[in-house]
Amino acid sequence: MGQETVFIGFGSNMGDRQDFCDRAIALMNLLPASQLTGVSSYYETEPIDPTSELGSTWFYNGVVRIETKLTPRKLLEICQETERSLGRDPEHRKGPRTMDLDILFYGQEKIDQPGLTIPHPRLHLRRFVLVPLAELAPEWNHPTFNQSVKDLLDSLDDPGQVRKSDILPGSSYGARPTCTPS
Ligand code: PH2
Ligand code: MG
Ligand code: MG
Repeated sequence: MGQETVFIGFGSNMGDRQDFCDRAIALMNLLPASQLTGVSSYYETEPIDPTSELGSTWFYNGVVRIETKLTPRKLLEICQETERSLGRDPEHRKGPRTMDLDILFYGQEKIDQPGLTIPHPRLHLRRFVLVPLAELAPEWNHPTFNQSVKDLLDSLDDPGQVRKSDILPGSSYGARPTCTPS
């Protein structure tokens, strides 16, 4: 199978949120048959909470870009395993979470299988996803709507607050800013 460009959103609103994000990125950097090619800034974001289970703690959110030969299904399994390894409570998936990893795009593919919908079905509705995504790939096409990330963001109606953080991804490990896509 060929190589695809993938975007994964990460979010934490429980415990040491910055450290969980740093750890998630470090683990994404170790994915087999893959290369981490971009990490957005961290954003502090107001919880968007239709189920009222999330609590009131703001999230740290961001997006990574990966070139991978892993299949979407394998990537999903690894994301779920990574969530578990970072302490995500499988019994209360909609509650406050140490780490949530969502596959946003897998190349230009459209996938609708049990437990796996790509593009992520709500990414176009969420400022906390589109803002970091636009930082990495403003011209990336959403294959369902045939609109760029930037255009989706420009026409977005989401009052959820999103504030760019000065904290550098990986800085709790003394890492240098991760590479950006060329
Ligand atoms: N994730 C959700 C629901 N609401 N709100 C923010 N700000 N950030 C998130 O990552 C988030 C959310 C479901 O996964
Ligand atoms: Mg999510
Ligand atoms: Mg999720």
